[in-house]
Amino acid sequence: MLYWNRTCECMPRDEMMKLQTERLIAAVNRVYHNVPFYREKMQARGLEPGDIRTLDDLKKLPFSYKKDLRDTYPYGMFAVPLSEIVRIHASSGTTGKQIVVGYTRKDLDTWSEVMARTLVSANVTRESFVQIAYGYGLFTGGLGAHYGAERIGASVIPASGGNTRRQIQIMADFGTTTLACTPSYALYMAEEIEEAGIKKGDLKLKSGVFGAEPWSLEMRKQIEERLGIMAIDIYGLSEIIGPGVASECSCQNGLHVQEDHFIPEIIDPETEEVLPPGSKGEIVFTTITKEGFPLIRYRTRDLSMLTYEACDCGRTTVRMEKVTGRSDDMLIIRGVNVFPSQIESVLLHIGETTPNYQLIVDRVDNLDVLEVDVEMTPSMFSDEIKQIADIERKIRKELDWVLGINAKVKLVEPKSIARSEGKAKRVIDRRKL
Ligand code: DLL
Repeated sequence: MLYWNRTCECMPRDEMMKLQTERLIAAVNRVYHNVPFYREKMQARGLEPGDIRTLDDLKKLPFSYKKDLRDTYPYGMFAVPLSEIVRIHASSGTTGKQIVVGYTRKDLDTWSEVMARTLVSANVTRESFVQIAYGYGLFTGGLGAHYGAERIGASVIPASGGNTRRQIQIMADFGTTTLACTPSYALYMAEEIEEAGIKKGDLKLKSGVFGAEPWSLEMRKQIEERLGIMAIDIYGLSEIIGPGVASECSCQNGLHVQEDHFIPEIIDPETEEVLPPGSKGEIVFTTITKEGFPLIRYRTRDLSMLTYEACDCGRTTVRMEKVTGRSDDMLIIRGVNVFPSQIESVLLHIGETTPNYQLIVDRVDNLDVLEVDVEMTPSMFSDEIKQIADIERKIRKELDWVLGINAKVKLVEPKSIARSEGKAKRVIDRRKL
C-alpha cells in the first residue's frame, strides 16, 4: 500500500486549493460565531467572515499565540458545547499552567485518518505489529499513534514509554515490525538491544515513526543502521491535533503536510510578514476541519520552510523542511516541552535561593539529561552540607511535580554563574543535533 487516501494525498493542486478555500470559509464562520476570542479579534480589525473569500485572504486574519491559550485556560477557545467534547489532551505552556485541547468525535476521526496516512508512509499495513512507545496520557503521542495504527488494522502494541528492557523483550517476542517513539528513545533502545546481545537480524523491525523533538540527519543514519530500519520523521503539536500534522514519505525529503486539514504558512517571526515558498521562517497553521478546538494562524514557533515542488512519491501536498529549531527558548527534554520561564517560576516559588540560574542540557547514552545550577544566597554559603542538600532535593521534587522532568539540581556559589550584559544566557545546550 502506497497511500492511505490517494484522493486527498495526491489531489491536483487546483482542486486542493478549492477544497481548502471552502473549508477555510466554513472554519472562519464557525470560529466567528462560536468563539468570542476570535470574534473580538476580527472585529478589532474591522473584519467579518464575509471578508474571507480566497486563500489569499488568510493573511488578513489575526494570529493566535500560545499566550492566548493560557489566557483562556482551560476551555475558553473551544468552539462547541463541552458536551460535544469526547477527549481532552494537554501540553506544557510557558509558565506553570498546561494548555488544554479538546476533540469532538469527528476530530478524533480526523486524527485517526491523518495518523493512518502517516503510518502508511512507514509501510504499515494490516499485517504490521506497531509497538507504541510514546507516552500514553495527556501527551498526544501515545493515543495519536494508537488510533492511526488501529484505523489501518495493524496489530497495536500499546507499550507506552519507559521500562526499556521490557520494551525490547516485547519487540523480540511479539514480532514488532514498526516502532513509534521519540528518536532519542529509539537510539537508546538500539543501544540496549546491542548490549543485550540481540542481533538486528533476530528482530522483525522494519520501520520507525519518530518525532516530538528535533533530530538530525546524522541521528537518523545511526538509528537506521543500528536498528536496520527505515526511520520516518513525523511532526505535530497538541494545539493543531497532535502527531499527524505532517510526515515524511519513503523519499525522506521533507514532511508532507496534511493540507486538506491544516493550512501552513511561513512567516518572519519578528515582523510577522508572510514569506514566499523556499524561505526559512516560522511555520504557522490554520486548522480548517477541526470542530472542538479550531485554531486560526497559530504561531508554532517552529522554524521550517515550505516547498510546493512535486515529490517522487506521487503525493502533491506541500512539504515542510525538517524542524531543527524554534524561534523561542522552548527546550524538549526527553520529549517533554520545557520553558526556562517555568523553571524560573519554580525557583521563585520556593524562594530559598537567588533567582540566578542556568540550565545545562546534555545527552548521555542517548538520553537527555538536565542540570539546573542555582546560585545560593551569601548566607547559605556557610550552611551545612546537609541543609544545602535538603534545598536541592526540594527543588528537584518540585521540578518533577510541576514539569514532570527529572533534573539534577546543583546549588552553586554566589556570583559563580556568568553575568551577561544583554540577555541572560539561561541555557547551555550541549546536545549535538
Ligand atoms: O510532540 C506531538 C507529537 C507526538 C509529534 C509524537 C510527533 C510524534 P507537543 O507535546 O505539543 O506535541 O509538542 C509540540 O514538539 O511544536 C515542535 O517544537 C516539537 N516537535 C514535534 N515533532 C517534531 C519533529 C507533540 N518531528 C512541539 N521534529 C512542536 C522537531 C518536533 N520537532
